[in-house]
Parts: sequence; structure tokens; C-alpha cells
Amino acid sequence: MYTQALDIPDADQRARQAMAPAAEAGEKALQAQFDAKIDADRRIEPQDWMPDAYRKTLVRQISQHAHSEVVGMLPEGNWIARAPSLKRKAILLAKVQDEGGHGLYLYSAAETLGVTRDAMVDALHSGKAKYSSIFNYPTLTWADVGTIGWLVDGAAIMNQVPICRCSYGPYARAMIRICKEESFHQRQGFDALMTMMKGTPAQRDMVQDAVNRWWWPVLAMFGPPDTDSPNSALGMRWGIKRISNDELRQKFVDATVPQAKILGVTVPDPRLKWNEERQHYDYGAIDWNEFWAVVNGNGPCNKERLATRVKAHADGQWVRDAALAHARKQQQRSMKEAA
Ligand code: FAQ
Repeated sequence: MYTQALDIPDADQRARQAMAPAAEAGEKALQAQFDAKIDADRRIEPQDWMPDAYRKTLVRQISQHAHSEVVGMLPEGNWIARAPSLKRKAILLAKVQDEGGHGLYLYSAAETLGVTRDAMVDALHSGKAKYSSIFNYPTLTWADVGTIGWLVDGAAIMNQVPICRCSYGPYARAMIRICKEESFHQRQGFDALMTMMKGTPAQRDMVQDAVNRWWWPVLAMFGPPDTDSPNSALGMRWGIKRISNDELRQKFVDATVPQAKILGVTVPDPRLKWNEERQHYDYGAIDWNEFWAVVNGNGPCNKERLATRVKAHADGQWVRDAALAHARKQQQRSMKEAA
């Protein structure tokens, strides 16, 4: 009958239906292999099977991380032409170039997951992708540059050293070199601030003012409290995240307060106090409303940062065109020689 005929699958459908249980069983086996690798703390590599959600989480985190490195060049880049000595200028130039390099390793790591560089850059430029909240704050004086090195790179190291053990091989390997460079960045920042602290009262005030402005945004940079962190549970299960946002924040406070004492600056938190019982510092409340305003595009410099990034990309189009034209010419030449 006509109606029955509608119910009868065609040959292709029949083949697909016959294969469906097999495919399902295959997928289950692959998932079990993946879970076993994660449980055994073995690396997942680009050619390995991985659940879609794992891939998506990695693309999100690695691309956001890459964008942060690239946008992160801007606040300090503002000071390259105004560095107070040739030595400081050379150091800053090298540091800012390192951050650009970190962005490139990370974009490459994300590309191994099947996403294109163009798609990632478009997402940043259209405002769809996030980058770290911290880079939406202004660098008003030279002391801001030292403070970024000391506190922002210090926070970045605290967050990024555990990512060297991330379950995804290309991300973990990229982070090893990045962390080595970040550690030089942190030391140069501390050194620049120490030099200023040994200078005039006006220089010391400048350092204190910069620390007052950066301290709280740096604490927020570790991300929302664990109780409000929707990505943490799976990130931890999959070995992408090894230590939680709050734990890293606490480790940072504990490591940094003694450094502030050596530097001779005050941490702008009246509730900061060593807790003998916890063997950690207690600290005051972070303004999460400000954090979310900045993350959602309404920080002091969001619009300026994005506009500068988009313009730099457009201004660099001729470089990309020239590189492609050169590659095409070389390819044609080698084809001619081979013929
Ligand atoms: N800014 O559920 P969670 C650097 C978002 S590199 C903006 O806790 P997750 C080098 C988060 O994406 C600094 N957004 O998320 C340098 C999520 O939104 P989504 C960057 C933030 O992924 C130094 C939502 O909130 N480092 O500094 C921020 O489990 C000096 C809910 O959060 C990395 O990217 C934030 N601060 O944990 C350069 C490291 N925090 O995506 C120049 C790798 C959270 O669902 C000069 N990333 N959000 O729409 C990570 O470790 C993690 O992704 C976290 C967030 C810890 C950032």
C-alpha cells in the first residue's frame, strides 16, 4: 500500500539504519577510550577521537587565551615610545613581541582542533569572542608598565603553569615556552618597580598609585568564583583546568603579599590579613559587577582596544597579501623547475 510504501526505508536508509547500532557502539567505545586516557592522565592529540564538547571547550579557551595575548600587547605597547631609558625600551619591546608570539602559538594550537585563524580573528573583531578583562584598563604612567609585569604576568603565570599539564597536547606544549617567557616578564616588572621605589617620593607615589588601580582587576582576572563558574566542572573533569579559579586566586594573593612587602608598597585591601588557622591570607570582596561590566564590553578601554586591534589588522592586510603573493611565486618557480 501507498502508506506502507512511505514507511519502507530506501536502500540507503536501510544501510544507515543497519549501521546505526554499530556506529553507536563504535562511538561508545571511542568515548570509553577517551575517558580512560583522561583518567590515566595521558595526552589527547589532534588525530585522536574526542567528544565534541571537549573540542568546543578547548577552542573557546585557547582562542580566548590567544586573543588575550594579542590584545594584551596594547596597554604596554602604548609606552614603548615613552620608556624612560634605552634599556627599559629594549626590554619592553622584547616583552610586547613575546606576547604577540604567545598569541601565535596559541592560535596554532587552536587550529589543530579544526578552527581557522580567520574565524577566530573575526570572532574577536566582531566582539563575539572574549579576551581577558584585565586588558581593558588604562596604562596612565610608566609605573603601570612595571605593575603589569609584576601583577598581571604574575597572575598569568599562576594560572598558566597548571595548563602545561593540560590534557590536550598542543595546548600543554605551547604553554611550556609561554610560561618560561612570562616568568622573565614578571621579573622585569618587579625590577622596574624596585628601581622606582629606590627613587624619588614622586616615583614611589606613582608605583603605589598603579598598584592601587591594578590590584583588584588582577584578582578578578582569575575568573568568577568557583560557585559561579559554569565551565569549571567539565574543564576539571577533562584535565583542561587543573586548579580552580578561587584556588589560583588564593595562591596568587599568598605569593604576592610578601613581594609587596619587599617592594615597600601597600596592598589596597583593608581586610587583607594572614589567617593562621587557614595558613592563607584572607582578603576583601571583589567587585563582580565591575568584572562583568568589563567582560561585557563596558570597561574603561574596551572600545579603544577593539578599535585599535581591528585597525591594526586592516593596516596589516598588505603584509598578508605580499606574503601570499611571494608564496605563490615560489610555488610557481619550483613547479617550473620540476617540469
Ligand atoms: N576576562 O566558567 P568560567 C596574559 C569568562 S593571558 C574575560 O570560570 P573558564 C598574558 C569565561 O571565558 C590572560 N572573561 O570560565 C599577558 C566564561 O565565559 P564563556 C588570559 C573571563 O574558562 C600578560 C565566563 O567568564 N589567560 O595575561 C575572565 O573555566 C601581560 C565564566 O567563567 C587565559 O586565557 C576574564 N578574566 O575559566 C599578556 C588563560 N574570566 O567563555 C600581556 C587560559 C572568566 O563561557 C601582558 N584560560 N571569563 O563565554 C583560563 O584559564 C580560563 O579560561 C579562565 C576562565 C580561568 C580565564
